[in-house]
Amino acid sequence: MKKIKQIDSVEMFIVRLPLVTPFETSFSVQTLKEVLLLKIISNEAWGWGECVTSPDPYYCYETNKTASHIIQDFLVPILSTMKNFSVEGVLESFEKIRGHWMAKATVENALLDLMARQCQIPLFELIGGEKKKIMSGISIGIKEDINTLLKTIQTACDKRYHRIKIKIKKNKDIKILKKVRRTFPNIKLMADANSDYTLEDLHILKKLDEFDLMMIEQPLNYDDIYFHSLLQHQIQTPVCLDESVKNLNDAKTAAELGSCKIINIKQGRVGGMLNAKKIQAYCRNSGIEAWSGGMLETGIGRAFNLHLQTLPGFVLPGDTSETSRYFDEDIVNRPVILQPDGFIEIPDGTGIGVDVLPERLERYKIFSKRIL
Ligand code: OSB
Ligand code: MG
Repeated sequence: MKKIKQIDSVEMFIVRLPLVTPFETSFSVQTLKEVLLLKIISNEAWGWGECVTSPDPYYCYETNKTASHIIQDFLVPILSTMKNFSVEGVLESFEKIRGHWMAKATVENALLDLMARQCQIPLFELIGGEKKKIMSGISIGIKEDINTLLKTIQTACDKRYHRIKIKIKKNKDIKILKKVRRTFPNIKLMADANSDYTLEDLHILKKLDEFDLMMIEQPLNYDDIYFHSLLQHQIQTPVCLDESVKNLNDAKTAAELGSCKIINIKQGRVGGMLNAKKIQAYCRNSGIEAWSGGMLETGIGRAFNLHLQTLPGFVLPGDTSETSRYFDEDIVNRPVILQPDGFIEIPDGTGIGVDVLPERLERYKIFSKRIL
């Protein structure tokens, strides 16, 4: 791949956006999106990265603060010493830092956006994708009552979302899924447990087989791969791993053990677009299906997820929904909008194809600092 001469400056921002409706999962209720953004400048081109961490360590161990620490104190200092480098070269230099895949992805993303803008090509071209329209999918949080959930699903169906994911947790599962399936016998439906179960709940997880789900996402522990293999061998519903797959090695372990039939590849969780591409290629060769997940990203992260899905093998609809579902106002100029057929267009232009609006950034920013 192409080279970057050297980095001129790096700026870090924390932005706080209100969510249109609270997002409840088995691990938290989120009412705000507080997000770390990175802007890297080189040779008059710039690139943006968005970190998928939260302020809290409830989805995984990384947080906005750990990411900010790793980026400022380790990743950017490495970057600042490099001359005439490729993004692959940067990732190699990052290898000595254990874990912290979300922090690494933020830097990687900003560098890829920058490089694509420097070459004046869209990001999908830089990563070897092919322009196409992207399938949509919606992730619906746990609701107070079943009627609110059914209404939300109906609204999503009217918008032509290609598949519906609902969040479940213990005691908010079988009864709810039964009602949803009865009301919507034909929709593509799946459930995400965000690690709320153990193998002691096998009798519950076996009941999922009644509902013709596309998959059950991350039923067991957030860092488990082995027990998921025991589960997958005892249920028909395909298991999909999310939290447990942090890198290619985890994906290989899961494939070898038969822990899942599907992987939710969140590029922001696995160290960035290039690692996501490697995991995707590996999945394709080992009979595992893959889709692109989301982390309630702003328009920056959402654009990366769209470009990722131009790669061959993203065969299932992902958590790729409209901006308006989460935010009244985004920080970028082009919000994600569903076409009448439920597909999403890749934003035109160079790099990620969306630009940060300075006045929006100013309005929602709660912190900023030049770190290089
Ligand atoms: O488990 O996929 C998840 C959001 C935040 C943290 C974890 C998850 C999610 C989602 C929403 O399901 C995905 C999205 O629409 O961005
Ligand atoms: Mg998930």
